[in-house]
Formats: sequence, structure tokens, C-alpha cells
Amino acid sequence: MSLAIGIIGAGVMGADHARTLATQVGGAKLVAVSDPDEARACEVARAHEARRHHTDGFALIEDPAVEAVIVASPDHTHAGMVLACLRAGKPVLCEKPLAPTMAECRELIEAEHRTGRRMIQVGFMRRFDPGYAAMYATLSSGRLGRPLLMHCAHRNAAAPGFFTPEMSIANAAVHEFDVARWLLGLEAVAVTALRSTSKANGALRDPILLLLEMQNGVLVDIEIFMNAAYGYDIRAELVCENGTVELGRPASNLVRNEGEEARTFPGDWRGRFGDAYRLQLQAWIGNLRGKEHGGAGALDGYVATLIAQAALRSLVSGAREEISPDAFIARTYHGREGS
Ligand code: ISE
Repeated sequence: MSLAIGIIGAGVMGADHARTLATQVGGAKLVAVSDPDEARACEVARAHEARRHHTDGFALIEDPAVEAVIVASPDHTHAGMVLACLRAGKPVLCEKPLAPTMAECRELIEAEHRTGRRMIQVGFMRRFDPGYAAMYATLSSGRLGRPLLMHCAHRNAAAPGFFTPEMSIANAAVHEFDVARWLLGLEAVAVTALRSTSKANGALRDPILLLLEMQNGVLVDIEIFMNAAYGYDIRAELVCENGTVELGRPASNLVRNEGEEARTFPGDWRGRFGDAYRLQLQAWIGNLRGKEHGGAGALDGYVATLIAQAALRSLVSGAREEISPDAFIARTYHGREGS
């Protein structure tokens, strides 16, 4: 029997998840879509033969036809939607960030803890990208020795007009925070945001350079450039004791013409990470069926927001900001309640 999935949000990511789920993932069926814009909800539902649509995400969660939920609504709505899923006993795959504030992330972790099982997966899809997975395997093989540095670049062709410096960090850089923690198996202990000459108009500081200090003295530098103009380009290189490993580019054809040789860049993350989104959805369905396929959990969402908050403080202060995992994590995850 296919699992009946509802998607909250019929914007760029909601529509993309709907398409991937309906056309490339087994064991699940899209049954409902919600969006405050009814025409949009209806269009995405109809395109993938989902029979139900709602204008309210909470109504979709309560819909008896829906067994599990994908949350792809605007970032500030995530916490309320995820909490409602937990209350309704429905597992949820929430787009990143899990929530923009620490208080909301804590509330979600506690609510999940009370259910006694894993209910939340966070959409850090890069963990499923074949390129990052190959980097992980190379590092794990031990042949490169210990990691020393990681270089990351995160470039978008053009940010939407509503993008703020907060979003460059809380919406974009969080992917880098998560993938660095996951690849290196280390936690971040401090972050410094360095200001550069800004290309962007208004308040958006762009590009931003972040320096993450990880445990064991490993350093991670991260360029976030939301208006890089030429295309969507994600880079990563691990520098280790005995060599380096660099993230490959997904196959794109090499065109030779008029004395030039050129490759194309995808316009945005849907083209670049199509495989990762598909594999993430398939793994989530596997998890729901009791087969462990991993993926980021609520604690990973919490830590990404913890680092993002410190990076935002640093962007304002210009100073190095320490990241101290608070007592909350220890209490919740290491059974030290009350100690
Ligand atoms: C966007 O929201 C994403 O999730 C993309 O993966 C990221 O690369 C992009 O910068 C974000 O704006």
C-alpha cells in the first residue's frame, strides 16, 4: 500500500516535491496539496492527480486522507505546521530551516520527544547528493588522513527581491552548516562573519564570507553569494593530511563552438540537486516504513539554527561568536533530565 502524502505549500519547492513524489518515488502517493492561493494549490494537485486541495495547511494536516506531511511553506510558518503534525500523530518532512528561532526548535524537539519516536525529518537534502556522498565515503575510507580545512562556495544567480541578510544565513548558509557537520562529523564551536564590499542594493549584504571553527581546530570557510549572476554554483573541497577531495559537478555537456569550450550551470538548486531531492524523498518514505535510511533529524535542524543565530550576531557585531551547545541538548538527548 502506498503512503498517502500531503504537501503544504505549492510554491517553488512544494511544486517540485509534488512532481518528484508523483513521478520518481515509489511507495507513496500524493493525495493533497495546500496553499493560501487556492488556484495554485489546485493546479499542483491536479497536475499530479491528487484529489484534494486546501487553502489552510492545518486543514491538510487534519485531513483523514493524509498519513504523512511535507512542509514547504514559508520559513516562519514551519514550526506551527510541524507542531500540528506531531499533535495529529503524522510524520513530517520539513523543508529547512526547521524553524528560524531557537525557542521554536526546542519546542519541536520536546514535542517529538514526547511522541517516543522519530517523527521529524529536516530537508537537508545534500546529505543524499551523490557528489557529497562520495566525498563522505572518501573521507571515511581514511586514505586522505584527517580533515584540516573545508572550502565552500554557495552561489545563486539572483536572489529574489525580498531576500535579507538574515535569509542569506538562515535560508541559504544553513545548508553549508549542515553539510560541514555531517561530512566532518564535528560540531562548530565558533563563527565569524566577514563583511565584504556589497554588490547588492539596499540591506542585503552580498557576498558574505563566514569562517566556522569546528572541533579539533578544523576550519571551514563559506562564501555565500546570492547574486552571482552567472548561475547556480555550489562548491566544496576538503583539505586533508594526505590529499584533498573536491565536490564534482553534476554531468553537464561540454559545448565547443567558435573557439570556445563551455559548460552550462543550472539556473537554481532544483536542477543541481534533483537527484538529492529524489533520494531524500525515497529515504523518508523508507524511514516511515521502518527501514532506516537516515537523513537529518530535528536535532540537526536545531544545531543549524543555533549556528545561524551565532553567524547573524557576528554579522552585526563583526566579532567572533562562540557557539556553545546548550544544556537543552544534553538534557533531551543524553537522558540527563533533572540532573
Ligand atoms: C534556497 O532556499 C534553497 O534551499 C537552496 O538549496 C539554496 O541553495 C538557496 O540558496 C536557497 O535560497
